[in-house]
Amino acid sequence: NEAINLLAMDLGASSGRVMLGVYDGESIHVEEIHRFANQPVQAGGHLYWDVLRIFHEMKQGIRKAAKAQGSLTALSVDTWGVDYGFIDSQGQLLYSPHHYRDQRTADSAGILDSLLPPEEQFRLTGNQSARINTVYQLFADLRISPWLRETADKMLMMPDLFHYLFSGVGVAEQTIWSTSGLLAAGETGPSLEVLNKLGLPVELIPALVPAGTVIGSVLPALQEELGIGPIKVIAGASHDTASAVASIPYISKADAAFISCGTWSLVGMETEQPVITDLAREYGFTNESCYGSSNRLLKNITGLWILQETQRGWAEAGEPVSHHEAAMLAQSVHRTAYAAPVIDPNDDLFSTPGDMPGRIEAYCTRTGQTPPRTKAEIILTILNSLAFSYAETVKELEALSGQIIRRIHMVGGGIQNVLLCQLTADATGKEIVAGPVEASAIGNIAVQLTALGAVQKAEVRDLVARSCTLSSYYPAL
Ligand code: ADP
Ligand code: LRH
Repeated sequence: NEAINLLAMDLGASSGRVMLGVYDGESIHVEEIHRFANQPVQAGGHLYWDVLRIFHEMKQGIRKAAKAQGSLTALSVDTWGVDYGFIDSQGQLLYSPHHYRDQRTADSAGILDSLLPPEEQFRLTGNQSARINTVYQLFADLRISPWLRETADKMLMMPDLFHYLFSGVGVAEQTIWSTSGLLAAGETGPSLEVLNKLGLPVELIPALVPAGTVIGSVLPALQEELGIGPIKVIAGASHDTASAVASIPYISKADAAFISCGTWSLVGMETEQPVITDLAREYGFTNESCYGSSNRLLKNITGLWILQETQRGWAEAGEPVSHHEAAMLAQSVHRTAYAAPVIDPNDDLFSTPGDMPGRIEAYCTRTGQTPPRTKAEIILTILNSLAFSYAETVKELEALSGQIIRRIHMVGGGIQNVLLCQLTADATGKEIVAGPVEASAIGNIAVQLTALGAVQKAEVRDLVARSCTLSSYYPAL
């Protein structure tokens, strides 16, 4: 049997990567072909994604992959949640999509809440009300730029937008739309009640398709530009978290939780149905669609973003600290008797770009704790606080599900920080199984294989387990 070559375009909020997945009938071999920084651009007081540059980088990745591997069967894009762009009736992208951390929602969020209170949003959509959600952004956009009602033909969530740029076909893929705050809970269509109450036009939303749909092929002009043959375009589990969770090699699913550790930390478990109870809302949980039919009950925790922003500040001050160095520094102070203060990563202070060490100091002063002083202490404070918030969230998951969680699967780039994995084992008192690092990319590829009929849905997790190395961490005695 000939190997199948697939490309996963995996876009996190901090970096993008084009990964080649080669499936030989037994396992998937994943190779990084191209990696690029995904840096938002501040312009005119707003924060945007540089989507055309990202598209350019993806094309570079295709060129490199085609050169290395020859024929490519399909590609699929997965990205962070909630963001989108508009296209007009001629199919033109209207402007650079905003970043979810852009502040244009500030003025209208209160109005939205008075029309549709957070409790109602949760009841109708299963999504936790959060200012970054698509619903808040779209509501703000239509107030700031009413002309969009005439000019915008469709809104395309970020992966839908890239699939459109590749294939000319604009669809709405279920998993990414399940982050929007616009879909009816547990269903596959928009919530008309939400749209009507907020005066949002349903016509903007393209037809929804399930994760794992072949939507078309790379446009002929693009094939020519890149010197490649036909490549199928697949709407996979196009939300990066859905792809990451699709890849989790559960040893036993019912008593497991997951933590997807990247720019964000997504802590949750899979359930059969959305969990829409007062307690789930009060704890701050949200419900999103998984690949297949299950529901993802999870909390979005501001994660390694706080460390990334800290590192950005140090680099700008001419004192760069790499990810590896950051992990080593934290290790060095963890070995001492230093008692790190605890911050709440989801405090508003840490949600926007800026001086994180200064904000950590302000948080500590506000809460009567001694602020960390050295770089090593600052990093350990962040990692330790993340581990504490994971532990608290896992306890909440146990309370919501009535299930004792025995094992936590950690996936994503953050698990390369072995101290974070160990601190999580210590804080939760649970066994941690870490891997895969490139969970979103491998999940993306596995879903493409099912869309192509090469692998059965039920085989995906075994296939991933055969294809990657896992590490275990146990709580310190
Ligand atoms: P995203 O998909 O959101 O862009 P990733 O899954 O790529 O995020 O994870 C990025 C995070 O992983 C970084 O913020 C960093 O903290 C951590 N990380 C990446 N490489 C390493 C490394 N070599 N050692 C320790 N941590 C790392
Ligand atoms: C993580 C993520 C997360 C949220 C956030 C906006 O990359 O997709 O699940 O949706 O980005």
